[in-house]
Amino acid sequence: MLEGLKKKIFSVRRSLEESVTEVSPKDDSGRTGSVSSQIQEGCVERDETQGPLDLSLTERQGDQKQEPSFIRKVSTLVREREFIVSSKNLDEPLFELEMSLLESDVALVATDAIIDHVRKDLVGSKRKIGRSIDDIITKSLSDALLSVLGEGFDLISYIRNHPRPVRILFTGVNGTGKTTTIAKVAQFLTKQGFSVVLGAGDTFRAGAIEQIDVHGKRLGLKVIAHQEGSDPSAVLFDTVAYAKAHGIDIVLGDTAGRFHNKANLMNQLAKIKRVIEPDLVLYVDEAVAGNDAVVRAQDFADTVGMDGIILTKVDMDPKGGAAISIAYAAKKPLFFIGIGQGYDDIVAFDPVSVVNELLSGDA
Ligand SMILES: Nc1nc2c(ncn2[C@@H]2O[C@H](COP(=O)(O)OP(=O)(O)O)[C@@H](O)[C@H]2O)c(=O)[nH]1
Ligand SMILES: [Mg+2]
Repeated sequence: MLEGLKKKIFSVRRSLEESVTEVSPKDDSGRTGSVSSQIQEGCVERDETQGPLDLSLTERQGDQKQEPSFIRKVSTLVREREFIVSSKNLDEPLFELEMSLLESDVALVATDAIIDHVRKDLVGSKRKIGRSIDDIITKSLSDALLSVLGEGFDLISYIRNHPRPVRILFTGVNGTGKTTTIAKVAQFLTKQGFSVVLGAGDTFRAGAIEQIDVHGKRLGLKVIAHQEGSDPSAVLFDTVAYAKAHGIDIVLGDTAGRFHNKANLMNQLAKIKRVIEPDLVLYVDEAVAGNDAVVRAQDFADTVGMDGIILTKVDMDPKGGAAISIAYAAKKPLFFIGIGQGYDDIVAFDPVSVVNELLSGDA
């Protein structure tokens, strides 16, 4: 999972490190060249109290009269060793990062956000040499990735603090893994001690009703179902009524993803929303669809509306781009990722561990 992207980011870390090393002094004794030549290259030792060093200082080295006194001033005032990275030095490694992200199916908006973040963070900023260059690069990449991944969503706390029954509706394109995901989430929540009832709201075909019924039997959960072709709102209304009558904590409602057009989908979801007033509408899509999944999620968020995303089949997606960019593009949190066909193959999405995984290993 995410191995391809991890390898690419590893290589970019090296390029970034080399580009930054080029412009930073090695150490006091090993420093080569005059201060003015270092200024020319874009790096200089200086004192924190001087305030931000504008790169325009590089122009001053042409002023023969001013240079010696400036060097003396810098030499005497220096307390902290710092370096400054010039935009020019970052162009190549950032281009490499951009290409790596795009090749990994990271959406353009998310790629741009990551590049901008790293550039703004590193260019022209004062950095203390005390930390290793790799630490600085890794921190910058980590912050950039986290800014795009968002914060995830703590469903357990949400449920704990919410009146019963908590109604969660699953929606999204057919075949992406909705029904399987409902079974996985049911198992996840049951393990946390919550009681769950399933609503067979995909009434489009008999097979869908049978499928959720089989999951329910395997997991020992009640499934509320009507006939094929019946009104999904009525099924889900009954599911909520069952939960209320039996003191069940959570209702997980399935829906059909097969519609002739978006207006049909919107009408049906609007009716379900009116009838059962879901607390959370979760959009399910598959990581293997790459950028298509991202575009669909964005579109769904903008038109139909949703509270969060579940991305399935992340185990089958060597690129990882959809997982990185879907929350950012749709401006909604990624709740879970599906990582296989078993009931336990679901993971609450944790941006920090994803970033740690992507940046693990020594550059
Ligand atoms: N490898 C893998 N397969 C999955 C995952 N989630 C669902 N699937 C498979 O995707 C297929 C379609 O799933 P289903 O739940 O019927 O999709 P639905 O039409 O959206 O309800 C099934 O074969 C599932 O086993 C996942 O996270 N990883
Ligand atoms: Mg289904």
